[in-house]
This record gives sequence, C-alpha cells and structure tokens, in this order.
Amino acid sequence: MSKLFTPYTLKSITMRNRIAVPPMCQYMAEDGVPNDWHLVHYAQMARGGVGLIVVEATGVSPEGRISPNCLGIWNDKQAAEHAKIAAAIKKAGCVPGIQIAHAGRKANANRPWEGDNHLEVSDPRYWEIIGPSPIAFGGGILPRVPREMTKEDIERVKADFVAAAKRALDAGYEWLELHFAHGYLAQSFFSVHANHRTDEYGGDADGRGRFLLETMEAVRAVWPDHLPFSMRFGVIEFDDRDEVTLQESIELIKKFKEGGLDFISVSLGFNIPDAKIPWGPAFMAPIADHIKKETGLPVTSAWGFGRADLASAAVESGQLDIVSVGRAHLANPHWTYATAMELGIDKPSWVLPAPYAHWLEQYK
Ligand code: FMN
Repeated sequence: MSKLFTPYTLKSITMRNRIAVPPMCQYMAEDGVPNDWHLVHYAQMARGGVGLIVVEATGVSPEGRISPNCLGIWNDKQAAEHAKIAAAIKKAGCVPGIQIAHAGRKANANRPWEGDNHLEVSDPRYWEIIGPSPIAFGGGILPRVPREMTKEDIERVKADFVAAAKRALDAGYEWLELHFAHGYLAQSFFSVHANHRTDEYGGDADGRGRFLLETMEAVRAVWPDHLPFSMRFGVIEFDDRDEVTLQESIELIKKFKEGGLDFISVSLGFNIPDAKIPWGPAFMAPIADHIKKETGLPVTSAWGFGRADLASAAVESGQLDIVSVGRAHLANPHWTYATAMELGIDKPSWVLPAPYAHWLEQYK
C-alpha cells in the first residue's frame, strides 16, 4: 500500500489520502462572487478522489484581488456562494479548504490569457494598488508603483483577513490557508526587494516579518483550534541571497508555530522578475524537507509533483506530509484515481464515489 493512499489527520480533520489540489485561480468571477464555473470545477475534482482541495486565492477585499475576475470573500453574497462549493467538496468526501489573499502591488492585473499585465489607469476596472514601499514589481508587465501603506492601511488589511477567515468558517471551509507567498502583499512585506520601510514594519527580518506575524496572530484568534490553520509561505527567492532568506524564513516560521500555526505549504517568493528559479520536477521537495526538519511543522509543497512516482516518493520518503498536485488535476480531475491505478493500490476504483466506482469495479 502506497503511503500516498493512507489517511492524514491534522487537528480534527482527516483527509482520505495525502493528495491535495493547491489553490489555482480561475479568473472567472464577477464582483468576486463564485458561480457555476467554480462549483462544477471544484466538485468535479473532489469527486476525482483527492483528499483536500484548497480553493483558489480569494480576495479579502476588492483591492486585494489579482484581477477583476478573481474570487472574493468580503461580503455575505460571496460567502453564500462559497458555502455551496464547500458543501459540494465535502459531500464528495474531500476536505474543503480555502486560501485567503491580498495581492498587494501585483493586484489589478488582466487575466493571464489577456496579458497578465496591470490595467491602464483609464480602464473603468482600475483601482489603486498598495504595498509595503513604493517599488514596482516590473518585469515589463507589472510596472505600476504601489502606494506605500500607512499604519491605518496595515490595520485595515489585517482586519480584512480576520473578517475573511470568519466568513470562510461560516461558509463551511475546514482548512484555512493564508496566502503569504508568490510576491503578493504579505510576502512582499517579508522581501528585501519589495520592502524598504524604515518603520517597525521594515528593516531587519523581525521588522519585515511583523506584518505577516501580526496578521497570522489576528486570524488565529478567530479561526477555531480544532481546524487546520495553514499558510502558504515563500521561503526562498532564488536571487543569490537564498541561504539568508531561508534562515530568516525558518526563524519566522518558528514564530508562526509558537503563535499557533499548524501547517506550512512551502513555496517561493516571486518578488523579482529575474529570479533564477531552477524549474524541474519536484524541485521544491528538498527545500520543503529542510523546512519541515528545522521547524517541526508538517508540510506540503507543489510544483511538478504531478506524476505518480514523484508524488508517491515525496510522501513515502517523509519529505512531504501531503503532496499538492495542481495542473495535473486541470488535465484530469480524476488524477487521484489514475494515480491509484498506476501505483497498483487495492480496488483503485473506490477512490471514486460509488456511482462511478461500482461500474468501474464490475466491468474491467
Ligand atoms: N498558487 C497560489 O498560491 N494561489 C493561487 O491562487 C494560484 N493560482 C494558480 C492558478 C493556476 C492556473 C496555476 C497553474 C497555478 C496557480 N498557483 C497558485 C500555483 C499552484 O498552486 C501550484 O503551485 C502550481 O500550479 C505548481 O504546481 P503543479 O506543478 O502541480 O501545477
């Protein structure tokens, strides 16, 4: 029996196997409200046998969305539609999770297939972007300089994360992930490339980590103890400063752990356009393993684990507690079933719900 197909328990929640769908933006919402696209998309993957789905980056405020078509959870109308998604995922035997996010200086962009670039000021869907310092991401597509956040902005965004977490809980999500990765707002506070503040929210690693730690602690206070409380955190930038960044990340994660964080999704920074990222199958596995060993927190990671042998090896070796498989689930929402067959687990059809499994088991 592959360890991949053994249950995984965190707090009061048990996943039926150790495979997760990581958050993947669909850019298909109007006014941040989930619709049929999202319901079908998530229900279909849940019925494919995966153990946990973390619903895509969901804005804690209108300004916090990456694009005008990203999901939100800042009002009750959005929360009511989220409740349908969480229920559908759960009904299929999968744990419903959500990633709550603020895009910071990378906000207000076009959808990836429409350019991925900042909207023009003249666009009716334009909004002001904010960040730790007035430094643009750049890279040809994200040239806009964010407004430097005031202390009031910082307090407001923290409160937005808290309100979003409460709504996520009420909507029925059972696994909360803070999006503190990929160069979005929280990650950009931690990055030397994006944060040049001279107040207590900048400077050394303690200063640059302050917004993240305070936001995490504020959300911790409202998210129940019995449900998994997790964070996607970019621990490395691939910018020739990697050893220092990794060590600073480890120290900050230890503080997150003391503050009540249960789980880390180990990812990378994306704070500079010319990062030297060593793309390749499962390239984050040794880094996730290092974070796990140094901090003692259970971990997942993504990026190129979408092959049965790689996913299985990452969990079997103990590098990852659960493996996150994204694009392979877009290609095949029943990826978990296909993987169960490939790994030769007993009665693989029963990874799927009975209305599928019964027939697949009977007629081979
Ligand atoms: N990562 C996030 O943390 N939040 C997101 O909302 C998010 N949106 C994504 C949307 C798409 C369409 C894709 C392909 C990736 C996205 N990512 C996001 C990154 C994925 O979670 C994942 O890390 C990435 O796809 C690599 O894993 P994979 O090789 O299994 O696909």
